[in-house]
Amino acid sequence: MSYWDEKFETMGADQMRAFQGEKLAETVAWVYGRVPFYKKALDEKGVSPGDIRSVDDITKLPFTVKNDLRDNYPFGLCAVPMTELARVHASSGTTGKPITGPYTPEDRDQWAGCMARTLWAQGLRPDDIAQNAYGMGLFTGGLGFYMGAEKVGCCLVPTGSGMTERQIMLMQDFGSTALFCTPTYALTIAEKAEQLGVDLRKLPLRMGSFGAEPWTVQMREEIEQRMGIRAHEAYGLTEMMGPGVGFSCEAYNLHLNEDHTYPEIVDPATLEPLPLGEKGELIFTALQRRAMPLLRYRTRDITSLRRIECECGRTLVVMDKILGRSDDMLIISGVNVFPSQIEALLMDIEEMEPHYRIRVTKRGHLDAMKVEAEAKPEVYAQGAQAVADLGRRLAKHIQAVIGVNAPVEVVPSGSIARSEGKAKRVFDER
Ligand code: DLL
Repeated sequence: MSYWDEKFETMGADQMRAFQGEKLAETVAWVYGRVPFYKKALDEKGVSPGDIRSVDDITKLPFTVKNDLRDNYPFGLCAVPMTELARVHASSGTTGKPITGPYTPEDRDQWAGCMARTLWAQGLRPDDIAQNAYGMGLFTGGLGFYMGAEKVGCCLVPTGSGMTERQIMLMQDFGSTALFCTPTYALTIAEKAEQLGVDLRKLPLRMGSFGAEPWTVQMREEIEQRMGIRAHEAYGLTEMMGPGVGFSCEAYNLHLNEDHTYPEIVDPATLEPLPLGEKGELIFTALQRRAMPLLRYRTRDITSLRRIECECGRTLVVMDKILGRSDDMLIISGVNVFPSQIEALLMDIEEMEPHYRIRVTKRGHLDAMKVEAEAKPEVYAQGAQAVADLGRRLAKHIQAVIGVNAPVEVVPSGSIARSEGKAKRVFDER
């Protein structure tokens, strides 16, 4: 067993809580004195930094939401002047202004450490050749993985995302042993390689670290099988540091770096904390950051936390797979549906490909959902009837498992756009 940061990765529960409490108190004092937004929010709650004596006091603190970041764009929530920053990243943001992620030199170095922890746990070693196909730029994926791989000391090939044929050529020519990208881009690479007649399973490639979007266990297995690798997971968000917030270990449990980022699960409707094991909205508080540490930030990601005795020996809390973002949740005839649930059902059917999209329209007052998905090439060869039957089979499966009536159209092979980054699954036509 080997760890990057043994002390924190295997710390006992009491010691961890004491550490978190100390760091929480420091962080609250830091933002209270330096960020007018937090001074006001804490004053309004009647909480002063001295009231925070242990991590249990966290429930006294106000929440922070995405709109607070938008309202204070770009650096209104910063606790240091821009001249003290070492780096600024930003989320792509589908509408309006992006969310900014500023780092002091210390924030950046801690982030690099969290990424090294991630990649080490996933088996990356100094003799690896790592192809980094996350988007390089403002997106935290590219540079986050770059820093972690450099810290581990392997040979980094910073391809960035896109130019899939060239990715495959370089993978062959350089003998890449590790691949970093989104899971849907991994699938795009696998598919292109198959079309080019390149068997990725025969190449030295042996591990991947994928993340930045929800993906199911079925999708992981598909990638593992098609690439002949172990497909690991990275989790994170721009607001908290980027990737490096959580990582899957050799047992595929996703551990959170809770010495850096304190997690809570709350009921999204009441904001009341939920016990371990219950699904709700994930909330994070930055414990060690200085540029823009956020208190009780509502991620909108839906998941649950567990304390387990992981076979990897890490004591860091485990997070279940992200079901989806509350923004992506569809309410169809009163049933809450996440795209990831549709993905899991689709992949139960052997003849289907993991390429799909969900269209949502309004029928009267109700949301109507339609699934468009691709089948394996051999299905199309059997004619239109077989294609239509397959669609009906999947619709039945969806109805049986989640109780939602959603017609499924099996669309022509290759008609669903392939992803080079985060895949867009839901097309809202309401
Ligand atoms: O996606 C950071 C990242 C880069 C993580 C590379 C992992 C690998 P944002 O662009 O700010 O940051 O998007 C953050 O993406 O709140 C989740 O909804 C989603 N997300 C990230 N990782 C996962 C994952 C990066 N492993 C948002 N599973 C988060 C599910 C994920 N969703």
